[in-house]
Amino acid sequence: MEEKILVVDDEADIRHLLGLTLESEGYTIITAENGQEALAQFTHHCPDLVVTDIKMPTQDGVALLKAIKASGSEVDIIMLTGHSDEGTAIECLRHGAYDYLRKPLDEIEILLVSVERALQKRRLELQNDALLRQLEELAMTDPLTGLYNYRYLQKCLDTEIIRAQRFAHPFCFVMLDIDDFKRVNDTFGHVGGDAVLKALSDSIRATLRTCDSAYRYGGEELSILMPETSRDGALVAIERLMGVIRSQRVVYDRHTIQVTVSMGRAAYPAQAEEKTALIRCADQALYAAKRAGKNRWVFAGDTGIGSGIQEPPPAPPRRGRPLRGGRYSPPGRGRNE
Ligand code: GH3
Ligand code: MG
Repeated sequence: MEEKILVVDDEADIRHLLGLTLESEGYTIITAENGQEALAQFTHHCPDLVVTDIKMPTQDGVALLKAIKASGSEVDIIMLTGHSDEGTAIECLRHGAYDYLRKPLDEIEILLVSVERALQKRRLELQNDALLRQLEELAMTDPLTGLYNYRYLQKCLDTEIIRAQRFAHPFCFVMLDIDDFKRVNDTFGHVGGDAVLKALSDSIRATLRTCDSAYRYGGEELSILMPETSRDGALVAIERLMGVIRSQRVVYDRHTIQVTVSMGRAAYPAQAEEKTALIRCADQALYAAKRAGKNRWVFAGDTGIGSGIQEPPPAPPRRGRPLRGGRYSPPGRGRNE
């Protein structure tokens, strides 16, 4: 990609000369004739470097430098001046100018070297930013499922609790566990089990609303965070998810594998206002779903686990035995659909 340089000078001849020189080096040139116009071009074109005159009408180079730095941009700025003035040079460098060169540029090479060095620095900065983003992404992602990991879940729950407290919003937290996953591993091996876990995670991510997020809690246990979601909102999302998972068939090594899941939901602040208690509530609701026959969800009730559980009618028992050829018999469709 060609790097863009914004050239700012009130003298048309100088703009033209600098533009031609830099263009012949392979850069894309944008020009402006004062600081005000330059700022508009800077915002619009996002250049990789600015080369600016200092003395200009309307808004001078120093004001332009200060405005760009104040915006938080890390784009470098090379100052050119026809009036050598030590005080201005110091002011420019103090405000973050990359270089300070005197006009006329008898040796245009001086400018070209400065430009190349500044752009080289920018390339390295951009590469570093990209690497840092990749590292951050890796640090929060589970490698097998591509879902967020346990560590990031803890961070998100902390943040969500603070946000929910401040704005008095509810949110829901769901624990999800694959039913009889051990049998999948026993039948198809761990690689087959991994394929199921990955496929299921993909569909969960694709089915969730953009504001919701899914995490691998550990093993074959996943969790979902639904910000600003009431009980009814969570019900709609969970029903949709359950429908998608029940109809999903994972093809692995010429076998078709079908699994079901159980889910437990706890709501903030109705069930708990503290992270560990909220996770425990959702976990207890999940195990209530397991005890009740799996392939279903249980909502921890507002009065806590036990009498307060709001549970859909039980699904018929599942014929979970693997069929010949390694295919699982379809599980009984829960009446809670
Ligand atoms: P339940 O319906 O009660 O949840 O039964 P289950 O068989 O799913 O649960 P159990 O706790 O007995 O077994 C969980 C299995 O999940 C055992 C473990 O080896 C497997 N497992 C955990 N993590 C992974 C993984 O990353 N890949 C694979 N293939 N298997 C995993
Ligand atoms: Mg399980």
